[in-house]
Amino acid sequence: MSVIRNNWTRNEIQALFDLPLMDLLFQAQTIHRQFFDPNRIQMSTLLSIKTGACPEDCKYCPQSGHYNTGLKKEKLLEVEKVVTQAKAARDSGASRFCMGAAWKNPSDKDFPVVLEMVRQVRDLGMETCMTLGALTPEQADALAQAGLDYYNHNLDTSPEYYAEIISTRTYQGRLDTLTYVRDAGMKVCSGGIVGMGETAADRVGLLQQLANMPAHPDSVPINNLVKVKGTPLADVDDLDAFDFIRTIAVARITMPASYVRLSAGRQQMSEQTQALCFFAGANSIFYGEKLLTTPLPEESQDVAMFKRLGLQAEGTSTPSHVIQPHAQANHPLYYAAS
Ligand code: SAM
Ligand code: DTB
Ligand code: SF4
Repeated sequence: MSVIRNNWTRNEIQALFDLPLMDLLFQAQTIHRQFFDPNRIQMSTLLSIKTGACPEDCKYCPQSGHYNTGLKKEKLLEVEKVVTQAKAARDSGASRFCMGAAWKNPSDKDFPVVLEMVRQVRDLGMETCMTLGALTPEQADALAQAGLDYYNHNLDTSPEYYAEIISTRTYQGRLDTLTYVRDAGMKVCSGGIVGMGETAADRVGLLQQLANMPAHPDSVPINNLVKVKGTPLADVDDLDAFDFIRTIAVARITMPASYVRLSAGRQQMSEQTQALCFFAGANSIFYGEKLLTTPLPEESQDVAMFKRLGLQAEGTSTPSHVIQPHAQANHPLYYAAS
């Protein structure tokens, strides 16, 4: 039987979570090495292209118009500004540029602007990713035609816990958008958030949904909740770091060929926890000044951590085992391991 499966039962996934940590990490790292270079990390930079005043009520989100988080709202950025930021991200070592908008879905008025952003960022030689909320099949096709590589749309949590977190959109709606993205031929980026007060069974449920999709998402962001004052989840208890690491490991085992992203929450995490996440199979991060609205670790801190761990950034189009011939090869993230 192939190790790529989409018929995981909850009991099987729970049994992975229940393994002694060393056994779980060993299994995850063994599978990781069958599919990836364990010392390469894919680097994405995020930009919020439209910030705040979102009509949705996601309880974790600083951008929801339902809560007062003191965030400065901004309308859709001009294409030129986005391209300038993308160039800066490329020059500081990111291979993918992810653009996020605080929308329920893109409007007819904004959509052509977004398509132009995709074309111009792609022309810089970067991979492109967008997260704009729900899409119609026609919008997914148009984004694919414009050259969008990835579309991010997270399931966020288990189907059972979802209603506790969001009331203005449905789980099925999220799955439908992912179907349109997949059918349009784009790569799917979909994951979730942990540390939202969910149970261990909800983390199992989330990973089961992701791992049993018709095709595994190409990229699976695992976000640790960033608690933002003013949101309903601002005071929720911290998730034990080992439970976070276990979630990464189980994502790696159940979706062996997918990039697993150690996503939001790195700034609040020790480097030792991050290192264990990489050992558990995380091989993608957000790198730069901030996520969408909250800070990331300093770039220089990430560069230093990569050096200490012997990790290297993965480039735009080079197979992971080849040393970067890209212009970014001079960047400190691309130092040649000796
Ligand atoms: N509005 C679009 C949507 O929700 O699909 C795109 C932007 S939204 C901010 C993208 C993702 O960011 C959410 O699905 C959620 O998983 C993640 N996110 C938002 N706020 C977060 C927080 N405080 N901590 C961790 N992840 C968060
Ligand atoms: C994802 O899964 N996490 C990113 C990206 N996809 C769009 C966003 C994290 C946002 C964290 C809160 C903020 O900075 O606003
Ligand atoms: Fe809006 Fe996305 Fe934030 Fe939900 S997660 S409030 S849809 S920006």
